[in-house]
Formats: sequence, C-alpha cells, structure tokens
Amino acid sequence: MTDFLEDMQQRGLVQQTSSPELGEALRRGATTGYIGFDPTADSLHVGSLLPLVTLRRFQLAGHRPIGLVGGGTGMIGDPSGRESERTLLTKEKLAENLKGIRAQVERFLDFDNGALLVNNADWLCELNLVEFLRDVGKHFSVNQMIVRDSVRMRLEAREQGLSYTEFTYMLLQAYDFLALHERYGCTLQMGGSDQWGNILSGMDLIRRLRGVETYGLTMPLVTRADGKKFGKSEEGNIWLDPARTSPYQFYQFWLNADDGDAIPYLNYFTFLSPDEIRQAADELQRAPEQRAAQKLLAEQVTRLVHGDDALARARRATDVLFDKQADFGQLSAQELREAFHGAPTLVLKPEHLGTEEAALVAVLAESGLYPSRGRARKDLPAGAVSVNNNPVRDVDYVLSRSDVLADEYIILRKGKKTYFVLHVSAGD
Ligand code: 383
Repeated sequence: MTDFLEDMQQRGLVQQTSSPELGEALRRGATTGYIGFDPTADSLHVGSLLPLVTLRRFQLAGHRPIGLVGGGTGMIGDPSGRESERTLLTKEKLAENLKGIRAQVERFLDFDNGALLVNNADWLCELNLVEFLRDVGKHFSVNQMIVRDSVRMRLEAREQGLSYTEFTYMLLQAYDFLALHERYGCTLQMGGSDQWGNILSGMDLIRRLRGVETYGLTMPLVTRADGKKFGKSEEGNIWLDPARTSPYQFYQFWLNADDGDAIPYLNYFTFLSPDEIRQAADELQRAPEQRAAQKLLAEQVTRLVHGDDALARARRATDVLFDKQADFGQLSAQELREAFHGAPTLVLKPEHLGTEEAALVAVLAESGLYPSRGRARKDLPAGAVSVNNNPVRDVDYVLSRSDVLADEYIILRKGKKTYFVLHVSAGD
C-alpha cells in the first residue's frame, strides 16, 4: 500500500484535513472514501478533473473509492462558491446530465477492484420531509449554518440572498455522508476546498447520530501562474466530453501551460512518480524552449481522459499544424475535424467545385472572413489568405477537387490564425 496522504501532500494536493489522525487511519488499512459530482451540465470540465484523478489515486493506493453522482442534490443546487441563486434544472435535463457525468466518472474507477458508483437520488428522493426534519434537521444549528462561507457570503450580498431550498443543500450532502457510512462503511469525504463546509456538516451529523469520528480532506483550487482562471481557454471551458472540447483542443490546452504551472500540474493531474516529475522539472529549467514538461503533461492527461488513439491524433495534428511548410494533406478527416473543432464552417457542394460559386473571393466574402469580394480581392496579392496552408495570391483562384483534404475539407486561413473550414458535402 502506498501512503495516500503522504503522496497527496508531496504533490501539493492537501488544502485542509479534518484531523491529524487521518494519516494514521489510512495507514491502518483500506479505507472507503467518496467524492460527489452534481449534474449541473452534461459533461464535467477540467475543474472536476482533480477530484476524479484523486479518486483514482485513492484506489491505486489500495483504498476503496466511491464516486457519487448527485441525482438528488442536483435537484436542489449547491450554493457553495456561488454568488447567486441557481435556476432549477428540469427533471429531463437532469437525467440527461446525469447520464453524461456518470460515464465520465466511471472511466476513472476500477470496478473490478471494489470501486463503487452511486446516485444519491436513491436515498434522498425517498425521504419524508417531517421525518427528515425530526431526525436530521434537529442536529443542525442554524446559528452555525449561517456562519459557513457558502451561506454567509450570500447573506452578506443581500440583493442576491439565498432561497430556503439552497440553504437546505448542506443537510442533504451531510445526509449522503451518513448514508454512505451506513451502507458502505465510508469514513472519508474529499472534495475541492469549496466543499469544506459541506464535508464538516456530514462529519458532525455522523458524530452526533452514531458517535463515530470520520474524516474530511480538501484539495486546493487549481491556479494559474498568470492569475487567470484555470480551465478556460479563449473559447471557454475545457470540457472532458470530446464532443464539446475535441481531444486536439484538450491536448493543446495542456501543451500551452505556463512554465510556472507545468510542474505543479504534473503533480496534480498525472500518476508520474516524484522522481519522474523532478526530471521533468530539471529539463524544463535546462531547456525551457523545448517545453518537454508541457509535452509530457499534455500526453499524460490526454491519454488519461481520451485514450491512446485520440492522443495519437492530437499529436499528429499538432506536428502538422505547427509546421509552417506542412502539407495538411497528411491529416485524416477525423484529425482535421478535431483540430478545427469549433472553427466557423460553411458547406460547399461538391458540384460547385471548379465553378464560379467556388471562386476564392466569393467564398471569402460568403464566409464572412471579408465583408465583400472587393475587399478580399485587394488583400489576396499580399498573401493574407491561405488555402490548406498555402498562400494564394491569385485573385481569380477557383477552389477545385484538388483542394479537398481527406475527401471532405478545405481549410482557409486569414492572417496568422483565423481559420475557416469549408465542409465539402452534398448535404445541407
Ligand atoms: C453532492 C453530494 C455529495 C457530495 C458532493 C456533492 C457535490 C458538491 C458539489 N461539487 C462540485 C460540483 O459538483 O457541488 N456539493 O460541481 C465540485 N465537485 C468537485 C470538487 C469541486 C466541486 O464535483 O471542488 C470541483 O469538482 O469537490 O466544486 O454527497
């Protein structure tokens, strides 16, 4: 058995622990611990990756992880860290979200070796209000609840306030810990530092009702050296769902990590040993321009989340797209799709290739890259536009069959990095 807590500490992953005895308890033997994920969207994003990786780390260290999806708590909405009241999700939307998140949590757990995946709707949705208030509510002091960060912040910002519904959230999460304690002997709850209050509430409830000491551990908020918010690119959130953030974009996100972030992220998000990470740190210091640490990071995390094949495609697309002379013709349709995922697209009918409709200036105007054909015509001779990475200066250029990559795409670029994808397809 690896020492889970020591490993977490070494990696800089421990923000708070409930008591100094946690390490001892973990060393005594296999421990059951859980982390919860609410179905607020149909995919998790990299903000939830740390807890997911931690569940896996917990299991690899010889303990039993429980991944919990919040089919019940998702109906209410956690006020922790939120500045304003959430809008309730419909039951249909919740069911859809739950499906997506469940599948993502599953990937990180090894069910053949004892891991569990549970849904708190199974017990929360059975509760009877009056009994709940008598059995559980009675143990919560409103006086204490209102000084917890999640509640206090919303009470101070009076114009936002907090509904009775969200105020109750803490009790439900506390009840979950109790339910998992009863059902599976769970004695540890982990989460991000925003979850500290909810975790303490659960420990309190178990102590009062069962006279048992349980444990809590939180992880720090992941930060960025440049002070920006972690987990966002210019285009928005970095999601774990490949349909939202393609494996290529995911790979690029990690590859672009700041020098100051690469080593902490290797510690947080990979299973590499301290020795391997130290080596990466040395290399980063010796030859920062090689970005070896970032490459290692991008490789490890993309493989973990999307698998080997997706990683191979992302690397190939990266090699080609970042080579000034590269021939885009080397890429497969899927590689192109993933690389240009989210770029604006226009459908071009195959029968229009080689005709007036496929005149480059016409397409540039229609795509919106230029406000008019005239403006495009003016810019082309300077080499401002490229087709499949080749500058086209001829104002009379007509796109033809031979420009179509992988039987499907033509990639236009204006300036250094404004891309536009022409999808050659008979459909509309
Ligand atoms: C629900 C029921 C439980 C235990 C936990 C929950 C979810 C929890 C919550 N967590 C966040 C979420 O779901 O809201 N109340 O978006 C995030 N987590 C994890 C981690 C994190 C937290 O899923 O800090 C980031 O990912 O704890 O914000 O019985």
